[in-house]
Amino acid sequence: MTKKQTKSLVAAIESQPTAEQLKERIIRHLHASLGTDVNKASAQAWWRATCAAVNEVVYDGLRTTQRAHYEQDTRAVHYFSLEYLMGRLFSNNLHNLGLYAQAKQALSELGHDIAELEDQEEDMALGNGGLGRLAACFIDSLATMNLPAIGYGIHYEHGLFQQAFQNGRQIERPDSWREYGNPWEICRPESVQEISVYGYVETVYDLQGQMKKVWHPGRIIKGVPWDIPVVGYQGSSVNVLRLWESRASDFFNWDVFNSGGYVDASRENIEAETISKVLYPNDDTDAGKELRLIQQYFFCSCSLKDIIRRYKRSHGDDWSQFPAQVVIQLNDTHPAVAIPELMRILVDRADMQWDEAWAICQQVFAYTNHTLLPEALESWSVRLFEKVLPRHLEIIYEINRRFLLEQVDVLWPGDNDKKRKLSIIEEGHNPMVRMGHLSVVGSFRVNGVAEVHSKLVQSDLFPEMVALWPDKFTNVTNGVTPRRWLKACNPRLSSMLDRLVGTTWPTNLKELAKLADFADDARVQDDFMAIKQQNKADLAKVIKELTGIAVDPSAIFDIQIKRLHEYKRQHLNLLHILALYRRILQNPDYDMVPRVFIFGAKAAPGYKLAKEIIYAINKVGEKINHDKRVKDRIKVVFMPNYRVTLAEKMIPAADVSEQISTAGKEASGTGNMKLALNGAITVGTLDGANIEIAEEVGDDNISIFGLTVDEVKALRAEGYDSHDYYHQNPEIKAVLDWLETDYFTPGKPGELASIKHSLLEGGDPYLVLADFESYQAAQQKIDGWYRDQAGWAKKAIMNTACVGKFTSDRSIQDYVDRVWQLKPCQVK
Ligand code: NBY
Repeated sequence: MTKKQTKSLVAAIESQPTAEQLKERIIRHLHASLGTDVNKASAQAWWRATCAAVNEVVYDGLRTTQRAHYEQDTRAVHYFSLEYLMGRLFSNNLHNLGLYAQAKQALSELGHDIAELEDQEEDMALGNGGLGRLAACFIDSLATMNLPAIGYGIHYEHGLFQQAFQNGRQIERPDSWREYGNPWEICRPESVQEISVYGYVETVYDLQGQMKKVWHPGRIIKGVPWDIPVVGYQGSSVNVLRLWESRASDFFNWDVFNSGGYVDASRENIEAETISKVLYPNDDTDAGKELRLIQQYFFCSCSLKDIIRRYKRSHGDDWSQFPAQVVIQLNDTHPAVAIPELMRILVDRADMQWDEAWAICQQVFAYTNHTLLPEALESWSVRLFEKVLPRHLEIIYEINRRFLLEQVDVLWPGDNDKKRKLSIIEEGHNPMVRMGHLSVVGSFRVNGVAEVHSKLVQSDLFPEMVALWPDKFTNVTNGVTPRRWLKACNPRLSSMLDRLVGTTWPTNLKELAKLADFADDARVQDDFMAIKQQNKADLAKVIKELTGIAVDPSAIFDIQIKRLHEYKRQHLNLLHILALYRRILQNPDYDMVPRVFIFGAKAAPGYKLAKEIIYAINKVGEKINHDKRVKDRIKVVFMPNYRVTLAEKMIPAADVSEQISTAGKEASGTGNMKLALNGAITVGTLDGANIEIAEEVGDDNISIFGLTVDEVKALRAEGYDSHDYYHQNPEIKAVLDWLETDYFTPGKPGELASIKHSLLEGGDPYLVLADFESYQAAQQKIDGWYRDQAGWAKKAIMNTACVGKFTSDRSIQDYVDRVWQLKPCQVK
C-alpha cells in the first residue's frame, strides 16, 4: 500500500461512517466478532455487532485523545468515586458521536428497530443514587468540554440489586449486568496493579540511623483495570472511566499452591475476588463493614499507583511537578483513604521528608461533601483500621498530631474542647477515625453541592475548619448532562427546541432562555403540550406493561423518583394521597383534576421503615386503583426496579416533580433539575438546589411549600411535638388512624402502623406533620393551575427555558475555575 493509500484509508476510518458503511460494519462484526450470520443472529447478537461497529469510531477517538494528552503532557483531573451510575451507553454513545440517525437507518434497512435493540443492554448500575449519577454526568461533561480527565472506581461484578414486588413488598435480586460480557469495556492486563492489606508495621533503622517504618502486609491483591471509553458530545474527546476488578495475586498464591495447599489457594482466590463482587446498596453509610473499607482502599491504592506510573513516564523520579500535573477529586469521603495512601507512598516508598510529602498531598486533593445527615458521615473504628491498614492508621495519627499542634493549638491555644471537636480521631470507648475531618485537613478545597448546602457545610458541619482555612471552602452547584437528560431521552422536545432556539443548546444550555419569548405563543404552547401528551402516552404503555395498571394520559402525571428515605418524605406524598382519597369518599363529587401519582424508589435492604413505606404505598395504591367510587380521579403507581433507564422514560412524561425533603436535609438533588428541564413543575421545599431552581424559574412557575431551613431549626429549638398537629388537624388524624386499621390490608390490621408510629411516638424526625398543611396547599395550587391549560403550558415552557444553569457543563466549569485550574486540550 502506498503512503497516499494508507493516508486515505486512515481518513476514511476516522471520518463519520454513513448508514451504508455502518451496515457493512455491523454485518462484518456479526460474522467476524460474533461468529454468527444475518439469518440466524439473535437480537442480542445484532446489538453486540452494532456496538462493535460503533466502537470502531469510539476507539479512534480514544487513541487520538490519549495521544494528545500524552504529547501535550496535560494537567488532568482524577475523579475518585466508589459509584458510577452510567445506565445504558448505546444510545448515549450514538447521540454523542452524532451517529444516531445513521445507526437507526442502517438497522432499519437490516430489518431491526433501534429501540428494540437498545433494550438488549443491561443498565450499568454501579451506584446507589444521586452521588453515583452525578459522577456519570460529570465524566460526560469532562469529555464534552475536552478536559483531560479520568474517572476511577470499582468494577463491581454485581451492581445495585434489582427490585421486584411480592405482595407489595420489596424483594431484592442480584444484578448481573455483565454476565455475558459488556461490549463497551476493554480489559487492560498491561496496567495491572498490586496492593496490600492487613499485616503489621515494623520500625527499623537504616545505616545512617534514620528510623523507617516497614509494613509487612498480610495479603496482596491484584487490581485488573477495565476501561470504559467516555465519549464527549460531537466528536470531542474520548476519555476513560477506569474500573478496578480484584483478583488474587498470582505471586502470592503460587507459594501456597506449591506447598500443596490447593484448596487454601483457591479460598484465597475467592476472598480476593470478593472485594469487587458487589456494590454496597446503602445510600447513607456502610462504615463498620470491613469489606467496605477494603473496597475503598483497594480502588484508591490501585488508582494512585496508576496515576504515579503515568506521571513517572514523563517525569521520572522528580516529584516537583506532581501537584502541577495531578488533581484528585474525592467524591464524598468514601475515597478519603487515598490521602494517607499517597503519604505512605511518598514517605515510605519514595523516602520523602514528611513536610515535603504533606505539601504535595495538600495541593492534590479536593473533597466534595454530599450530605449533612449525621448518620451518613463516615467514621471507621480505629480497631478495624488498625487490622486492615496498620501503617495508614499510624500516618493518620501523625497527620492528626501535627494538625492539632500546628493549626488548632495555634488558633485556640490550650483549648482542649476545640481539640476534641476537631481531632481526626474521635476519642471514646471505641475510638473512631473521622473521614470528613481527614478529608478537610488533607484537601486544598472543600465544596458542597448547592448554595444552601455549602453554607450549611460551613456553618453547621465544619465551622472551626472555616476559621482555620476560610479560603478552602466553596460551592459548586450540581448539574445534569442535557445530552442524556433531554436530547437522548426526549427526542420530541429536542427537535422542537432545535427548531425554536437553534441546535447549540446541548452544549450551551443557556440558549434555552430564548424559549421564554415563545411562552405566550399559543401555537408553541399547543406543540409543547402535545409533546408532553405523547410522552405521557408512551409512559402509560410502560406502566401498563410493568404494573398492569391502566392510567389515562390526560390526567396529571405527578412523579416522585429517588431513593426511598424518610428525609425525602415519600410518606408525606402518601399522606396527601390518603387525604384526597378520604375527601372523595366523604364527598363523591369532590372536584379535582385526575392525577396519577407515580413513584420510583429502591429502599436499602436493611432499612426497615423505608421498606414499610414502599409496602404502604403499594397497598394504598391497590385499594384506590380498584375503588370504583374514585372514578379514576386518583391512580397510584409504584414502578418496580427504578433505575437510569426507567428514569429516561418517566422524566419526559412528568407534569409535576415532587421535591419534598425536609429543608436542610437534601444536599442538592439532581432529579429536580432533570424534571424541570423536561417541563415538569416542581412541588418543593426550599431545600438543596430547589432554592436555585425557584430563583431561575420565578415564583409563578414553581409551587413552594413548607418550613425553611431557619424555621426548621427554630421549631426544633422550641421543641417540636408532632402530636400537636395530629390533634389539631382532623385530616391528619384521620389518615394516620386509617393506617392502623385493616382497610388497606384486609384481615391484617396494623400492617401499616409503623408509619404512624414513626410520626408520633417516633417524634417525626423529618417534620412530616409540620409540613403537611402547607404541602396540601401547594398541591391545591397545582390543581388550580392545571385547569388553565394555556397557563400551565406557559409555566412548563418557562421551566424548560429557565433551567440552563443546571447543565453539568456549568458545574464542571465551576470546578475548573474554583478548584481544578484545568485547561482544555484540543484533540483534533
Ligand atoms: O448526592 C446525594 C445527595 O443526597 C443529593 O442531594 C445530591 O444531589 C447527590 C449528588 O450530589 N447523595 C447520595 O446519593 N449519596 C449516596 O448515594 C451514598 C452512597 C453510599 C454511602 C453514602 C451515600 N455510603 O456511605 O456508603
